[in-house]
Amino acid sequence: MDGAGLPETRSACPYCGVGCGVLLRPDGQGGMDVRGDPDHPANFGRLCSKGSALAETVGLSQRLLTPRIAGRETGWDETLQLVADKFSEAISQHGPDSVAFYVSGQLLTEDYYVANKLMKGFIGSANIDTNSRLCMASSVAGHKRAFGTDTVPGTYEDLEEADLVVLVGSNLAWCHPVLYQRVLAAKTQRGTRIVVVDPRRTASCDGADLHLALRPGSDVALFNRLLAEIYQGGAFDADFLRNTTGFDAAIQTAMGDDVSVTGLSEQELAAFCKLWVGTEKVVTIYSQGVNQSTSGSDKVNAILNCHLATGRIGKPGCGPLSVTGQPNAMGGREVGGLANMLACHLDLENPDHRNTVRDFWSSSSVPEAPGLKAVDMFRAVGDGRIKALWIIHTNPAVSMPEANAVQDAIARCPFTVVSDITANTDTARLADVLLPATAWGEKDGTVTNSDRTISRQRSVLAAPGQARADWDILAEVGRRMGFEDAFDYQTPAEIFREHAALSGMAGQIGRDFDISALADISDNAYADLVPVRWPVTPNRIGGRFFGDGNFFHADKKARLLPVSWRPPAAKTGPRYPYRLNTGRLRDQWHTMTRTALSPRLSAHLPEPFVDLHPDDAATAGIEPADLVRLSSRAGTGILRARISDTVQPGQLFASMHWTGETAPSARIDALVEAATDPVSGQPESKASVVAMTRYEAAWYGFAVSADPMMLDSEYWALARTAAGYRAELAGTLVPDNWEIAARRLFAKPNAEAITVQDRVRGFARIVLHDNGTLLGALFVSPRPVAVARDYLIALPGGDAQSALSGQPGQDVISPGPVLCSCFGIGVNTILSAIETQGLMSVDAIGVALSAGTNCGSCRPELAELLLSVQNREAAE
Ligand SMILES: Nc1nc2c(c(=O)[nH]1)N[C@H]1C(S)=C(S)[C@@H](COP(=O)(O)OP(=O)(O)OC[C@H]3O[C@@H](n4cnc5c(=O)[nH]c(N)nc54)[C@H](O)[C@@H]3O)O[C@H]1N2
Ligand SMILES: Nc1nc2c(c(=O)[nH]1)N[C@H]1C(S)=C(S)[C@@H](COP(=O)(O)OP(=O)(O)OC[C@H]3O[C@@H](n4cnc5c(=O)[nH]c(N)nc54)[C@H](O)[C@@H]3O)O[C@H]1N2
Ligand code: SF4
Ligand SMILES: [Mo]
Repeated sequence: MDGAGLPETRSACPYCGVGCGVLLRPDGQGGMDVRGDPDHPANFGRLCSKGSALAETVGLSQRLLTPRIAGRETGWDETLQLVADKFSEAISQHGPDSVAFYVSGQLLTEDYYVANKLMKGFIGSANIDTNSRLCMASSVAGHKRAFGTDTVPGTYEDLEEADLVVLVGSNLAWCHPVLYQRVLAAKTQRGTRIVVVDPRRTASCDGADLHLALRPGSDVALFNRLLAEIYQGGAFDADFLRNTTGFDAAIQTAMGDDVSVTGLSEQELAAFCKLWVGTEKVVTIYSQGVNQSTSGSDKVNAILNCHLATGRIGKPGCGPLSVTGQPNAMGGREVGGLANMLACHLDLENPDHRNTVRDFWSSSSVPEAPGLKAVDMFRAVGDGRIKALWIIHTNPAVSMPEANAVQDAIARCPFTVVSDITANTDTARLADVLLPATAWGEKDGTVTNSDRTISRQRSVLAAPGQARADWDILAEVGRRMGFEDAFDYQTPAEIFREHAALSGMAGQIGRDFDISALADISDNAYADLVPVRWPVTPNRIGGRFFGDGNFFHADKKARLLPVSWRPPAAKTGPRYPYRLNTGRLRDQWHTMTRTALSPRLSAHLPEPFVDLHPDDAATAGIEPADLVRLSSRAGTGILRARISDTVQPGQLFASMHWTGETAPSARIDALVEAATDPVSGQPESKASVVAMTRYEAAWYGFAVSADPMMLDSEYWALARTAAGYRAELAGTLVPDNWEIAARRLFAKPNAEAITVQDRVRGFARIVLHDNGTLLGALFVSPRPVAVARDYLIALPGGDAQSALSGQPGQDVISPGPVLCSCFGIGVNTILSAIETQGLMSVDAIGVALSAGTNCGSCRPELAELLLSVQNREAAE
């Protein structure tokens, strides 16, 4: 990969909170090569499948390049004046709380700081909240309750030094793949044991010594059992407990809690407690299975209680580790992006903190009361209290619970501005004003990853069209609203320095986030900034917090909290008998606006599905590959059934990724109710209740095409392929003529057609071509379509005749669905190599085929495939 061309530039991956370093080599034509940065302390050169495919997502085909007002392309001057006028008008007529910003943990720190300063310092409202409310709010609340501030105590190095790593509600193998690889490497080297606590058997379980498939929402009861055993076994650290308060109450509550609600056996519980209590160096990693819950904050504190009671915190190889989702979830917390926070981990409700920030900003006032949290914010939009709304770098029409109501609310809002890199999102479609932002690869600033390491994102591509950086757009609106001096920024470096200076004042009043040693950083030094873990003060750089027993409550002591188990808000019953869990897939990022541009990433799981247990499939009369209809009090959906014992009976799992752009009936947040944690305001995205029936399709279709398709059937799901597009379709009304339907689908009214139709039995095959070159092929069947999809997707642009049979000729072996997306290697290819070459290990597969040797994200699935062959052979 080293070689000719322009020099490489260091930057950071824009996806997950691992915060991997990347080396970018632009090709001078708008493209680039991407590889892992061997010197970055998060990844030491590794990348996962998403990071490896970054170069495939920087094209301009879907980009928004010009500001738009009501769909009309405009210039910046007119557009930003309109934005400033509309916000000013709403404020003067209805007060500052009639406007709101909804922003994102994917903004760079500099963007985020400006947004927060504009709203809290100058507009004079705290109505700025962020998608981190859906993500990290419970961790923030838990940290603040226990430590007095939102501090992540440990570092990634702890993963190499731990003897036990417990993953609670975290599918690390798919969501933080490079960290999972670090844990697996440690397992090989020092025999680290891994426990997974998740109702679902995930890819992360493949490397685990123990999987506790607890009942949804019962984590507090599990950790209370652990705390009780820590106490009864005398495993608490009496010395360390002097730095804490609340131990007795926490123990008492823990002993009174009912562990049977976890559904785990006495043996499983004993095994877990024995491992945890008996291993000094334990890191407990937790993520959305903990946070996204109506008892999310209590779950966090139940975990923190165990670490505090044993003093296993802030020491090498020990501690709780809240892995952050978005690349700058931590930066957003640092700048105070949440409606109840101020910049630099200062608290909105603390008058000293407010005054410090107000004086520093020379602003007239800083609001005293917290602003609206995400769910309440969109409710306020819906009932007309918010007159002007600005959504930046997030897609709430897809990702918020009760997404249909959110969509309606945004549509009804008198004035909505959306800043995005594309106009093709469900949210952007509802905007009055669209602002084109520069994208990753084009913009400059900093991000903070899960272990407090600040890294630079650097631009290597020119801003296309009229696109401008988010901080720059925000600052200009601030100036046009009359705050010229406060938003007189020319570069992100200036903003960074200001934030660093404020953090010094926060440090002086006893806050953890202090990067004041960077307050005078020169433009050149900022340009060259190497990854650095905060704090960064004249006396201290990086390191762990709390090993010394000093916490951030006024008395310097940590709090153990008495917390007891509560069930999820929604109850299953005859009407809604299933519990719907939602989450992520290996190769897609959220609402897919970037990852779905990559054919490689789209190949892993190209269609939305719902996992259901075989027993439930039998009860509901659902067969493999059927479509199912899900319905909840909030909405309905149609998804492909994947019958699987990875989920427990009564539970379903669906991913959060699909949207109006890719599969409208699978926009899963349409079904998720907006119940929230009373402390953090975080919604319970993982425990909705739904009904499930077979979707009685009259026809099913599968289509491949070279060009975009015009999809309008009741069910459809679209994905990119190397040769164009693929789509799954279904409906309840059969068109009169499939050829006409196919011409409409492919938008090719005049193309030559080869048509095979059996109207009586309901089969059809239509191949449209141009002189023998395949333009599009549609396969229709009254049952789920059985054709060789992985064979067909390669054909558009090639020989049309080869498509007609839907299957490869006898001499061609179909590669099967892609498993290793880095090298595009299919399941059949791997199976055949395992069988013919007698491969015995994942490494042997790598040697034979390269599969699994780049990012390693598919290694758990390779291991499972190997096991399935070995089990089959053993049974034969
Ligand atoms: N590939 C990929 N990686 C990503 C992202 C992405 O979109 N795609 N997004 C990033 C972001 S923003 C985030 S926040 C992280 C999220 O990373 P994770 O939190 O690891 O991902 P999820 O799949 O949302 O949920 C994790 C697990 O919680 C489990 N769970 C559900 N209910 C419970 C429960 O009651 N208790 C317990 N213990 N577990 C439960 C689910 O079964 C699921 O396996 O991923 C980041 N990384
Ligand atoms: N059911 C369910 N719902 C969930 C979750 C779940 O587990 N289950 N998880 C929740 C969590 S943890 C999260 S973090 C959220 C994520 O949900 P969202 O934040 O809504 O999802 P993204 O697709 O990341 O949205 C980012 C948007 O920013 C745009 N964009 C990209 N780059 C830039 C840029 O540089 N500037 C600007 N202005 N825009 C840009 C993208 O095109 C995209 O439209 O979803 C939440 N919703
Ligand atoms: S683990 Fe993957 S998605 Fe996350 S930062 Fe690293 S390369 Fe990017
Ligand atoms: Mo997230």
